[in-house]
Amino acid sequence: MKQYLDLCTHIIENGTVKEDRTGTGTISVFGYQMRYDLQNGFPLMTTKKTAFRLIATELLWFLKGDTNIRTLIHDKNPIWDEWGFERWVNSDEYSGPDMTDFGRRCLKDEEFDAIYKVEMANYKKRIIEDDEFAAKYGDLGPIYGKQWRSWSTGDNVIDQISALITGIKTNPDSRRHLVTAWNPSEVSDMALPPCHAMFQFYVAEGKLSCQLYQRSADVFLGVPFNIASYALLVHLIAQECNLAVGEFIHTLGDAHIYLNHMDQVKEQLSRTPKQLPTLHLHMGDKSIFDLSIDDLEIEGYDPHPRIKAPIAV
Ligand code: THF
Repeated sequence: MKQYLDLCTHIIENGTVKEDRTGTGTISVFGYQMRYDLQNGFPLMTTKKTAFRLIATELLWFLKGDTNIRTLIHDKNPIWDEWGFERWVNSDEYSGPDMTDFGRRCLKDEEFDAIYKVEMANYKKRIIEDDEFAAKYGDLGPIYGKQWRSWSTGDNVIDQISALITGIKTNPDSRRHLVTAWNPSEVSDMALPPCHAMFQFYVAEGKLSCQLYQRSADVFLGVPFNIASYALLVHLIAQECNLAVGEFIHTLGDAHIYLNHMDQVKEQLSRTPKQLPTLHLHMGDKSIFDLSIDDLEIEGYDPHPRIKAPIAV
């Protein structure tokens, strides 16, 4: 994954220090592109241990059209917890300790962090146990799953992923194999406007490629997830359409390293990439909408150890 390490170096050498929505501060560049040939192995980070299980359960959740974090909590996947929790603590019904700005305060104030952890554990327990609460406060609004599978036109719904698959099967040479999660009329109702906003598929010589436009890229925590997630999506759609895998092309808008991730990035840059693992799909005759994590297998993954970093909320 030299491509990824080159991105980190490029930002450190050319980036501008810039304030951001979360108040953390970033070093950032605008516009960058990476290419991953999926024939060379599955692009899961080897310079730090990256949890494929979390990446895969999130993608399967999107593909099912689900936008409620209850499913992710069942799968022991915590990556969207903060965004559900934020909706709950900002609601009129919440009457616990003040959680304003919890993301930043947890980093600075140990006492607050302990209170936050209790509130978060209570929230997650209630999401699992209480159907009504989960329906109301586990839903992240019309994020990826909704836009991919049931984009609403008012009178109708559009299943963009099914249309994509039909399009690739019936008219592979088409230049219209696009899916967009950026729905301007619904962005304000989303817990977080889509970062991976739009993607296009392309077929040539029996191989399926995909290019993603990502408007905002958290290079240390998010991007390793995004690369592996879209690589997995290409494998799934390719299998469904009887094609081989081609390239994943990752185009970034605001590509940033959070200032509190700099030491971690430098640690990662000091490491030598290893051989990429291989992905095996055991789909049988299941559709890509009915898969579970047990149908996916990563073989030969031997990364350098995990590097921890706080997520900006
Ligand atoms: N918000 C921010 N600030 N960055 C993002 O990358 C991001 N996402 C999703 C929504 N909002 C975002 C969520 N994706 C982790 C990784 C991806 C996430 C959220 C969190 C994370 O914390 N990863 C750690 C821990 C994983 C583990 O428990 O093993 C890691 O070390 O990789 C981008 O789409």
